[in-house]
Amino acid sequence: MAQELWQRALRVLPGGVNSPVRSFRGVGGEPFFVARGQGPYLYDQEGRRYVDYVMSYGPLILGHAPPAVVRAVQEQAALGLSFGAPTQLEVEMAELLTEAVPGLEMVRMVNSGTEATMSALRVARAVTGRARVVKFHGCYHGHHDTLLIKAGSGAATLGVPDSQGVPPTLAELTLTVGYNDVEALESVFSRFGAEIAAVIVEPVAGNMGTVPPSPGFLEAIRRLTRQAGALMVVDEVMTGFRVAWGGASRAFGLEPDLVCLGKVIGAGMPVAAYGGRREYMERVAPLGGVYQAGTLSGNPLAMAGGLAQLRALSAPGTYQRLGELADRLGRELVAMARSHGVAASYHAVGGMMTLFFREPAPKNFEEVAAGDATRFGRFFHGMRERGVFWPPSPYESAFPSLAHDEKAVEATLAAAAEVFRRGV
Ligand code: KE4
Repeated sequence: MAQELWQRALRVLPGGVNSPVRSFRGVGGEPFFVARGQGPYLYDQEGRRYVDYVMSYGPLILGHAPPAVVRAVQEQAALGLSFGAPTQLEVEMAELLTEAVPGLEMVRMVNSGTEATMSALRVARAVTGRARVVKFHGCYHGHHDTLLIKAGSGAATLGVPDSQGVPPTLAELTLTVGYNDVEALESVFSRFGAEIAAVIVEPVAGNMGTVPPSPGFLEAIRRLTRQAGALMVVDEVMTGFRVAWGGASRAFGLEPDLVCLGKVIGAGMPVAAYGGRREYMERVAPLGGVYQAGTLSGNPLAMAGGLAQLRALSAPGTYQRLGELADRLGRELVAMARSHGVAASYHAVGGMMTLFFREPAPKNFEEVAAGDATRFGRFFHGMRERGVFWPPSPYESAFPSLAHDEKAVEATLAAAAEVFRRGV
């Protein structure tokens, strides 16, 4: 069944998938086909159950098919799927986001994180009249040309951090610096400062695995952009409402000029957003001269589901619980690995974490890439065979959810104990 479906997929979908990281190219083997998800579990077409830590790469912070979200989407679906006209739901979403996220005075909904970061940079280039953009090696901000340079996530997994098809004249406008490398950033600004429109950063990197900012790194970006008249664009597509209510911007006290959001705010449906200071967002059409549009932007179904999820997250203690869970997983998996003589470390920030097969824990992409990817592949398959779906790449973060109860965590740790005992 699965083999026949996989062969059909390979004939009509590039690599058999609609997004490269799903192909298991990073770990070898063939992906399973999912039949359904429930709470912390995925069920494949053969009925096998997995404790899921991919969780659609971040959106499913309440777990699979949370009743409140499903109900909200079902009720809205019965009223219509899309209108191409304003709805109250979009206003409620925009009000919730602008209240929760610091610096977000005005926001525009879009359909993917790629659209959000692409649009935010267009605003930054319009506001500053400049062309150059700075990003960090190993950060991934979606697949639009300007940012598909030394990218992380699937691009790093497949070893294509600089995609084909991006014209050199465009690629030259993107300057890349090592994550957490303040000295390199300062030298880029001393050379190009007057030409830089924006610096875009993941406030906690999640696309080289989870790598937190070193003390002073984000502050240096804010200082240097302010001095040079460039904008600080904080890409919270992954970290927004994942590491804290209101994202890393609120947790770290950042003062972004523009913020990008996605994943959690859509509860698993195609939703992302960009926004920021009113003076910048008033440049966006139809108010200003920066054109950006979308047939399904602010789609009522996605707004209903996203609002239901976000409202559930505002309960006190939510992020403490998520943080404790992510940290416990990292701590216990590293202890197991080391007790079997395997070099291991982890980073956990809020509800995202990564187990690295290297020591010490990495501070940037090069250090992540120096980890033992072959051992990671054996760990991935060992866990999959024992009913745990870990992200199929050393460059992806793991996303425990509020549905990951003691039973699911114990099953995860029991599988890992077996994998390390057998040798990985
Ligand atoms: P999308 O266009 O895939 O919705 O979002 C792009 C994006 C932008 N910014 C950040 C910080 C992101 O993490 C992403 C997308 N994340 C990856 C997971 N590492 C998407 C998974 C995939 O490509 O299938």
